Amino acid sequence: MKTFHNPHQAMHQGQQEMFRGRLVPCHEVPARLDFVLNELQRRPLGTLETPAITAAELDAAIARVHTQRYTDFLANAWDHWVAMDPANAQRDVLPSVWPLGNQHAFRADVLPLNFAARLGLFAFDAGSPLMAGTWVAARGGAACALAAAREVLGGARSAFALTRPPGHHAGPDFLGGYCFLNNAAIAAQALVDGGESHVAVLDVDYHHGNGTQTIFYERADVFTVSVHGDPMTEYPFFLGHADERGAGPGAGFNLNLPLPRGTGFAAWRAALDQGLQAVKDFGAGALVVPMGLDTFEGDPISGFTLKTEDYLDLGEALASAGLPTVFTFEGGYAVDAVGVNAVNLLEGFQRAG
Ligand code: OKP
Ligand code: ZN
Repeated sequence: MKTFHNPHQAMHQGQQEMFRGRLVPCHEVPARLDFVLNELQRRPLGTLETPAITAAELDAAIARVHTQRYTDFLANAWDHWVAMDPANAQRDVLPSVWPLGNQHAFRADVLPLNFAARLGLFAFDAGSPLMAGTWVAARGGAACALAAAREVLGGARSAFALTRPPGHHAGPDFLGGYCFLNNAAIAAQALVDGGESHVAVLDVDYHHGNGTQTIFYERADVFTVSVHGDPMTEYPFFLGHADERGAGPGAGFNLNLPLPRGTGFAAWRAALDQGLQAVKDFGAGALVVPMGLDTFEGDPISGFTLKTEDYLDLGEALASAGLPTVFTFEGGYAVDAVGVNAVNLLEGFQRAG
């Protein structure tokens, strides 16, 4: 399979995230991607390319899943931040005030002029720093997702969008969980736009793919499935429960498979099989896999106990769906293991072909 990697990824490099009442060094670091690239060099799966996508094509693909108000905000956030105080140029952007949801009577329809307020409108946590290069890096990642979708539309069995920052927590008009543009959703939408009437997203990251779920929640053409840590105790907490099944025309087209912290591979695999069966019953013609490696036993911020060799098996299981598949790189914070685990998964998939 071809890998499309993001040459701008390191332009997004957060210093600190808010964690348990203090600022700690970011877990989501550029080296994560370098470890995957290194392992791909050691065990090639196919050619390594940068995406060839025009700015106009990219804008159009992003606009299919994100609102104009949100992308305008992202495109201008850094300049706005620095314009408030030149000293801000030395600091990352982090939010500190939120309107919560509409049920709390705060308004989301009025765009505040105050930057901190505006940021709070579009961000759901204080763990996702934004800096000068974030927009360029995130766009470069969206281009990888679009290129991977096109590769599959062109007849390839699979393609890998190797990029960071990750994407699956980003919604139509919000960032959070280290995510700014939802790469998996952009790929899924591109597959629909390319003629696939039934696209499934099967999210295997430790964390619930809340952004992807929200983007497609009322749609019947994209079936979203996520296997993840139970939101009763695990991030992102406020979405990802089993009773969220979709709404309106999308009723029945979302499936959440939450598992308790501490879950090991056997139980995790059983949940995956349930997800795969649902993808099959849906009649998917193509699959998008937001590929998080933070289910690994050594992950510093997650709670499942998958082992390095389990990822080969996991890739094989995903191949059993028999679908053209786009992989997007999501979590995985045991940095020195993330390359081997990612390539194991992809190699397992490729081998099973
Ligand atoms: C991103 B992905 C927030 C700290 C919570 C966020 C985890 C984001 C995971 N103050 N940590 O799904 O791997
Ligand atoms: Zn994750």
